[in-house]
Amino acid sequence: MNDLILKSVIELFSEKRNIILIPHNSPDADALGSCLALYHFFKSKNEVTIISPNEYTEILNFLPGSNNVLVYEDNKEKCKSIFKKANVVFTLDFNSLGRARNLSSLISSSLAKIIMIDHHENPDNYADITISNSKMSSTCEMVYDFICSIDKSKIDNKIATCIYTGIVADTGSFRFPSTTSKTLKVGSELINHGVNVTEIFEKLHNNFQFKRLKLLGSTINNFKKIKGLPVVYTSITDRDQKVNNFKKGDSEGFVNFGLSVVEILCSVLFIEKKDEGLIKISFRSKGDFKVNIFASKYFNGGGHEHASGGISKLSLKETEKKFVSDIKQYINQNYE
Ligand SMILES: [Mn+2]
Repeated sequence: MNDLILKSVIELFSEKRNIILIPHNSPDADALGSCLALYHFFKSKNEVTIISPNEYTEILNFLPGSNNVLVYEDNKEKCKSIFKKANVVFTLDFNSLGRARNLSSLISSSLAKIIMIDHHENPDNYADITISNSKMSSTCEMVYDFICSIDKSKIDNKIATCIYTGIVADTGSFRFPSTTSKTLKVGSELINHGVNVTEIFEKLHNNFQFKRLKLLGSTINNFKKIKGLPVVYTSITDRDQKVNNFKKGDSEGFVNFGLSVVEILCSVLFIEKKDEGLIKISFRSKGDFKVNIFASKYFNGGGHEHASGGISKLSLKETEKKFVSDIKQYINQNYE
């Protein structure tokens, strides 16, 4: 945050405000952790509400304060009236209003000051205050900096736990290239606030139902390798989900198993969503192989260089076929 932005932020919060905190659709640990950290930070002197566009994985219910999250889909009228009174709206861990789905029109028509804190590339220009840095490991790391520049003394165990969880989730436990010495320093300071490192790991990664293990098994079994290319892909059908009692967040991390294979640089997961009439796609890569441009060019998506998403309205079979031919073309054009 530069001095000018800091000055306007401090001025903005010099009196009591009605604040709304919004994570992206289907919030992950970084998005929800950012909201909850700011919730605990602001709530002593302000009226603060977290509004999630939709339901999130129950895995994240361990985050302190998560019982205060309002889900817009289930509380539309209440959320609308809260929006009417809002002075400040934070959009956290996304940078294009479409990622807030049903909430996007409420945000864009709101008279409140909009503050974006985010680490994705190419931010849209909808916020009054844009705090955007795609070099940062996570929005939670940025929220830590944000809080420190206003009042570091307010960081307590709850805030530290929320921020640490988001950082750990977005960096794959301090492994991904976005992890810097500063990220680790922030982690270290959070541990000094009593964050329970082992417990957070257990809650995030070893807290699933038995059926999720079976789903992982079938997803791994479905992996296919494209001959001659450093690319693997797999899919989860609608049936796989029904048989294994699929819940939001169950497939989190599955796509990364493809990158555990020697010389594989790109791994892709297709999830059939029959009720939405589309296929959701996760792209992961490493090294020089960038997936965000591919995702936006061929599958209406985007994201980070090494972690992107996309969608397809074709059937699962046709989507896979299209993917194989598109990725061949993309690699020919960009990497040979
Ligand atoms: Mn993030």
